[in-house]
Amino acid sequence: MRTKITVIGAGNVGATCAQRILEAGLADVYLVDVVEGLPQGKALDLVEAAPLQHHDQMIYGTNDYSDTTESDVIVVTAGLARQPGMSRDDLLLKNAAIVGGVVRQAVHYSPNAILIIVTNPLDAMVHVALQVSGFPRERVIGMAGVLDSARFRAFIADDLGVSTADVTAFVLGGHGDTMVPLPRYSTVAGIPLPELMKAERIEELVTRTRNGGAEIVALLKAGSAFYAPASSVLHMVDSILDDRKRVLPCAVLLLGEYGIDGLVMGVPIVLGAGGAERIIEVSLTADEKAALHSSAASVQVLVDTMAAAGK
Ligand code: TXD
Repeated sequence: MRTKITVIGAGNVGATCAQRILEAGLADVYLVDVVEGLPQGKALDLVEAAPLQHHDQMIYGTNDYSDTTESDVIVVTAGLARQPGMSRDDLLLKNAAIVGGVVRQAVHYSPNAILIIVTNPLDAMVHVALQVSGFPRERVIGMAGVLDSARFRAFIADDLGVSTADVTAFVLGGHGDTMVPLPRYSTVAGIPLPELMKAERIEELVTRTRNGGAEIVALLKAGSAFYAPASSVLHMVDSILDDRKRVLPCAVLLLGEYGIDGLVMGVPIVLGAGGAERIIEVSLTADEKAALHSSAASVQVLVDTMAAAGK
């Protein structure tokens, strides 16, 4: 049996994910969208690129979930993208309805799949997917931390004039404004970042990382980032399919870890064939704990808003 990945949403992030997965030779891809012709057209274009990109993966575009039967991994990018001036939270109820609908249909045909949620507001959408799928928390994972830490790594590497390959960055918490980067757990070739960079400069890069999505939205004017988000999804898919057990920051349901119970938060997990196989807990300072708990509080607000709206 060939490995099968369904990508729901054939927009910027979804189509770029599909392209990256195919070109990495990881799996066949089923690209799904509500718009007729869109996934079929993009799939056909990618099929025609295969001889030039030297891969033998197949891609199918469809509007019909029965085609996605028995997918190993389902990536959910369906939803509305943020427009300039629009906060992630404005998207909440609209995207909750979209994500709820697509997850319900997709898991009906792939009850054993691992779900990777991408749609914003990310942490809240993971709650929706958990609820609608009924899957255990190991199989419902949000992509945000991989992207946030990649942004932080890119800025650190650029600032220090070193290879991105030698920079690691550690982020916790919700996606976006309340994310909690931990500079003392971020390193350059094993050297803690505070040894190499002044605290004020680190703070500037942290702020830029926190606003990383908005910086791109402001430049693009229409739509939001998709190259780095798609690369982030690729990393996660690769770790799952090859059972690599990469340690990656991902959004998962916490059940007491980090003192948080019943909320989705970005934390370091071991990502393998079983999905989020383990959550790694690190000790936090009082300030870091406070930042994480305020991040959790802002996710709680979204969860409460959805509950009040009956989502
Ligand atoms: O870090 C992260 N998690 C993120 C999240 C990084 C980047 C983008 N992030 C969010 O992903 C973004 O805020 C959006 O909520 C999603 C998708 O972003 P993208 O840039 O790909 O948006 P597009 O290009 O508008 O594509 C969305 C597609 C589009 O083709 C719609 O027709 C489709 O989603 N769509 C649907 N497909 C299937 N079913 C339904 N109901 C549906 N509704 C819309």
